[in-house]
Amino acid sequence: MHIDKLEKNWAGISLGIAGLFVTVILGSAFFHGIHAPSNVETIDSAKLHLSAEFAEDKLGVQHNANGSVTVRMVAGRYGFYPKELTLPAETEITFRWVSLDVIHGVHMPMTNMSTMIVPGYVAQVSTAFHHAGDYPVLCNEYCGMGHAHMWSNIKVVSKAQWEALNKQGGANHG
Ligand SMILES: [Cu+2]
Repeated sequence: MHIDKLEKNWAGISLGIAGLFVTVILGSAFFHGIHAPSNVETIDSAKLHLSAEFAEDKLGVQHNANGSVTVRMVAGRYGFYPKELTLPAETEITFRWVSLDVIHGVHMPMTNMSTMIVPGYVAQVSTAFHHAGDYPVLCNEYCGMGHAHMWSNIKVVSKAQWEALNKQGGANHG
């Protein structure tokens, strides 16, 4: 089969552009730390309230023995629960997210937190906040009429402040 030289050149250019895009996507994924939509851990979304891990009183902050913190949150139309949380800065924090209805996403600007929350799966992302302040938590997967209102807030305080709060009975237990 004869292929014109000009056509070969154009085919080469378009493949080159596609290759460039793939390189940029992979490069930035490695640079920012890859987050697959889920760590392939399954859960029954219809029975979250009965589950050992995501029952209502188990949500929020868990202090681990090694000084790190695990946060369990539920996304549902149209909010993230618990609605308000206080977390320490400069601490390794592992978020575990589940959805109770449809696909949601979570994005926290200025952090590496960005993942899909697919019903039936646990999405896990580790992060650390380097500055104290208020961090918005936004849904970035269209999930219905109230999607634009689906956001909440995480308050980050310095480590010393956080320890003081927890001595008083806890920032997240009242
Ligand atoms: Cu949503």
